[in-house]
Amino acid sequence: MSGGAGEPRVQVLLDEGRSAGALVEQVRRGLATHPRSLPAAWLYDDEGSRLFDEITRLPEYYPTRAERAILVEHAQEIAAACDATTLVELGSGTSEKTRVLLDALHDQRRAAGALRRFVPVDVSHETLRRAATDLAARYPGMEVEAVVGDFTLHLGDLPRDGRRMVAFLGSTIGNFHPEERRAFLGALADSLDPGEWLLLGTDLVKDADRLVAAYDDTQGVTERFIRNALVVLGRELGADLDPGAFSYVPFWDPREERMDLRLRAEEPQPVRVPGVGLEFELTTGEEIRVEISTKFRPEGVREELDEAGLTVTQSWTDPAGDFALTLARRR
Ligand code: AVJ
Repeated sequence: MSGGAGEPRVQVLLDEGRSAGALVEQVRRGLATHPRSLPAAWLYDDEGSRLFDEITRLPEYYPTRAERAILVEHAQEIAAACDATTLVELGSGTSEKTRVLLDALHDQRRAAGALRRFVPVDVSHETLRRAATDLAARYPGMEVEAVVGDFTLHLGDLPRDGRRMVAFLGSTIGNFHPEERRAFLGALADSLDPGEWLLLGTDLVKDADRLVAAYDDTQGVTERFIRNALVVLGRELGADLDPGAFSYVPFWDPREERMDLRLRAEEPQPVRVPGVGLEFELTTGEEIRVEISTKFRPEGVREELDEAGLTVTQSWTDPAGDFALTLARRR
């Protein structure tokens, strides 16, 4: 398939299913160390992506709306501030908010030559394929080259042509632990040529009550999203966990400034995960950390980007100051 004229190109860097080596190794290591954990990418099978999409529409979950508000208000300014001809989006999902940015880049470039290429990157094949098909039809002059891949594994394999802006939105960067985040930002900066761009979305530190509400919604959608990790573990690696034996434990960790989303065994659980050759016993009260969602401070974002070799050129927040978008340039 060509990448232009209304048809997306889809490049698959991940095996079908999740049984690909590196991800399985992450699961094995996470479950074998204390506190036990699962990699966040594990949450985004097709059902997980659907549930996350539902989360973004919950009244309590403000980040998506806050980030969209910033994009709506400032997309033209962002487009004018950078000279990108290729937009790469990491963890693109449905690329719903990205349309605002694509529209602006499209308008902005009309005189100088259109935005040539959009490269959405996501682990969820179905969601990505659907979004790519939609976008290719909506922007017929733009090539859509979707990459089914894991942005922690495949940064080096992304297309290099054009002057790129990498968009990493939604505060997905908050899923990383500090050391992983440093390594990721370093690798991302290394994958860019001097003068290329990063547009980073970060959720900001705020009142703990609002944060907890955003991750413990009254409809229980977030709980279903987190519990889906057990379903994926059963399907992909043959684990025999009893979902009913776990309770959902979301809490704000004020020291690390992050939400910590866990499943706690409410009764002793022998666990066998044949796909990774692991057997262990979960004791009552033992927890599996399924996801962390770090919240940021603007100075911290600037420092971390700077340390990675990325100079912040501008940043924006929504009127309530809930969320930040930061534009940085590779030195
Ligand atoms: C997509 C990782 C940014 O951390 O807020 C939402 C995922 N988890 N509710 C977040 C999530 C539970 C979300 N990120």
